[in-house]
Amino acid sequence: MKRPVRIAITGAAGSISNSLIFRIAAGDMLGPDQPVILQLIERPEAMEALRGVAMELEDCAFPLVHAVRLHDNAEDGFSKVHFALLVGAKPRGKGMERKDLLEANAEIFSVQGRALNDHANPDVKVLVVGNPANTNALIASRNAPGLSPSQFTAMSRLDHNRAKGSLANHIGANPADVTRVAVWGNHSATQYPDIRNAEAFGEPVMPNLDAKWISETFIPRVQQRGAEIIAARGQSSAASAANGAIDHMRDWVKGTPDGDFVSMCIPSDGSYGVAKGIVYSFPVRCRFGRYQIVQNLPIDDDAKQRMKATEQELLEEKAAVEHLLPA
Ligand code: NAX
Repeated sequence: MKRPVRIAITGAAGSISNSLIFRIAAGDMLGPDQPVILQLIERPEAMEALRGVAMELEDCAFPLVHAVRLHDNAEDGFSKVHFALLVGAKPRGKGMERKDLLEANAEIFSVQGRALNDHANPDVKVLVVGNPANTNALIASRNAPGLSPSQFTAMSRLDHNRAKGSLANHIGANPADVTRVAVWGNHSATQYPDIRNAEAFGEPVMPNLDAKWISETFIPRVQQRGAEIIAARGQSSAASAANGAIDHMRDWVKGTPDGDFVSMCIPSDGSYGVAKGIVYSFPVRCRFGRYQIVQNLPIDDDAKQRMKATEQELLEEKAAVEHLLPA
């Protein structure tokens, strides 16, 4: 058996974590031979609910779970962690403007960035799920000067999987037979789900698709899928979000399949003309615990416009919190 790794999860008593923690404990993220120590973090007010989660974990008697620790602060919670999944965030309250939401979360993710910097394992891999995820990841990273910005990522994998699922459903394929889907930009309604390079059974899908279906049905559907789910179930996506987080981390650690790529929000290095200094979703391949942006995908005028629009939104988000960031 391998040595256990430490995994921190914030917002651990929330809806997404209620799926996420149990799937990690079952070995879905790091494999059936990797024991884990779970360091679950919540707000002090939610510690009683978190104790309930811990009881349920005990009642599952998962063989991979070496220990479960409960924390009401980021400093202790991130101690020596190899993986940090930042799920907890402040939700948008009544009458709250987007700027207020960004600022409230800037405070939370500044604290968490500093705590990761000071207490986590130096190789920690961080995934931000809590919204606004891209900008929260940027804030955490800017507050962790001792860690590389490349260690901070945000989740667009749910959007990626939504795009793949929707396309597979439309063409009557299994999602496993669909490859080379990409999501560009922000995890928000401006994201660009891109299937121009997608293949099914190794053949390009574009010749068999109607351009009108792509622009009027497929793209808006993926962009608005979160809202569609809230309208249907009265709550936001939880199991599928947890699944996206598991997929994101598993592929980052274990690698992406040959001939395919996935989408991750990562610090822009200027590829495809995207401004540096924002956390933007790119198509990536992962090998040996590292990710690399897939280069030289063809970008037509329509794609360029869509990629710019979502970049612009991220630049605006960054500008709104810039005064709160360390230089
Ligand atoms: P819940 O409201 O069910 O749970 C959030 C939990 O976080 C609560 O238990 C709360 O006490 C805790 N929390 C808040 N601030 C904290 C802090 N500073 N430290 C530790 N814990 C803290 O929300 P849930 O449905 O689980 O969603 C969590 C976040 O994921 C939200 O911000 C949501 O918008 C975001 N999402 C992101 C997605 C993505 O693809 N990136 C998709 C799903 C989801 O909408």
